[in-house]
Amino acid sequence: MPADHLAEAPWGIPPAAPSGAPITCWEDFQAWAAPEPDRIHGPASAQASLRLFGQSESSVRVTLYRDHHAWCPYCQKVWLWLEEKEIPYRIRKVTMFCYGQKESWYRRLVPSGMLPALELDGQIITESDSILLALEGAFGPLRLAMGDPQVLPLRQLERLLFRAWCQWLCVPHPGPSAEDQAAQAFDRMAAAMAEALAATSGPFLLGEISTADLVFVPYVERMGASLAYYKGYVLRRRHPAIDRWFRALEERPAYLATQSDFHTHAHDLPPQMGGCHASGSKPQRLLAAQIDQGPWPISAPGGADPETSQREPADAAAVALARVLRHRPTLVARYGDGELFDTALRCALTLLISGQACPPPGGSAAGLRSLAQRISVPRDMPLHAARRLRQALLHTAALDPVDSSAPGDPLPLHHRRDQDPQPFLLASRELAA
Ligand SMILES: N[C@@H](CCC(=O)N[C@@H](CS)C(=O)NCC(=O)O)C(=O)O
Repeated sequence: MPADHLAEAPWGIPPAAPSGAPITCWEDFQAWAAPEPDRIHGPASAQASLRLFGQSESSVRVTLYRDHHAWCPYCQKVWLWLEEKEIPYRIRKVTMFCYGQKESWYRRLVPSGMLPALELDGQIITESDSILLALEGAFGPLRLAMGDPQVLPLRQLERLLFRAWCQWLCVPHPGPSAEDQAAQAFDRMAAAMAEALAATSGPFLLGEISTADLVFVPYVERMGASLAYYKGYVLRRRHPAIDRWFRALEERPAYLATQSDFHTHAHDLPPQMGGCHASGSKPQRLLAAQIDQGPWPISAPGGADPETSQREPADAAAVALARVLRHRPTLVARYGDGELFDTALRCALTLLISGQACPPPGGSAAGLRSLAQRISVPRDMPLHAARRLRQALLHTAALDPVDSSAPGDPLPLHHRRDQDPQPFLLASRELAA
């Protein structure tokens, strides 16, 4: 993306750095970083560890155990329910097997290590559906209960849609006709969801938001992302009622806090699902390349941004900057070679906040690209902030005077231990000590 495009960025332009040079010291960046939001009483956030919704801490009856990565779909369902119902709760994060070592304290609590788990009035509950049933028992349903005769057939439909998705995405098809059959079978189930949506007066499955929608959210979000990346199929374009449903969800702060992006899902799904099979068609390859490399917003057949209906907030770059500053020492140690990468990162952040392109030291492109490919949404930051940061990192990498095309470390397909949260947790503990 040309630098002059970034110069038109909507955020405030800070006092200019000397042309082509990075802002010299880290303290100077702090002035442009977004302030820490109120994670306890303010809008939902993937970084929160306590949510009170204006109530006192003594009112908390619930602890949600969910993954550090903010990726587990079953955790997302429970997380959304607590946020939509505004139930005060604590959050304790646990590592999924695929990302690193499971915490021994969690193994003692839940021997299988499975997530999510919920502590309600001192009782541990596992299995996301049992958790929702227990929450409904304690706090009342979100509009209609899990066992309501209107909700039950929708829950069954969600499982059929899930199966059709797995059949298309995760099973290797011997030829174009088998691939086509799997695509059509999925499309029929998506049409059934669209029909259920079209039958109601509002944008949601039962008109207004309810448990039924939350049951669909995690996997329909993953379907949208993975089918765009691996099949070139744009779910929201193909089924306008599903697009309306996503648009209505994207008006809700609870959903925005849990929402991931196409890039994160595309690269986190293969190890979890045992592989995702790309169709290899030209539209698929074009869309996958754009999901990996930008430019953002992604343009897909049919026009509008297939990833989100939300306009970029004015502070997207400032939020991205704040998140990098919080983890700077760990990022520098993880992605580069001391001072060289420290300067390269300052170059990318100079571009991020000022729109001024700044060539990094020679030999830093690979580290910048590795980092760009590992920004995880919503674990690290929201979707628009991540787009800005990826764009700044990739653009800066392309200005490396020694090897501008050096690739980043490839993303592993069978695990994501490159995303082990431990170094970040250790650094945070040291800071807090
Ligand atoms: N049926 C369970 C499924 C939960 C599940 O599969 N959780 C996965 C994460 S998405 C898990 O904890 N796997 C162990 C791990 O990855 O550490 C539920 O609804 O809660």
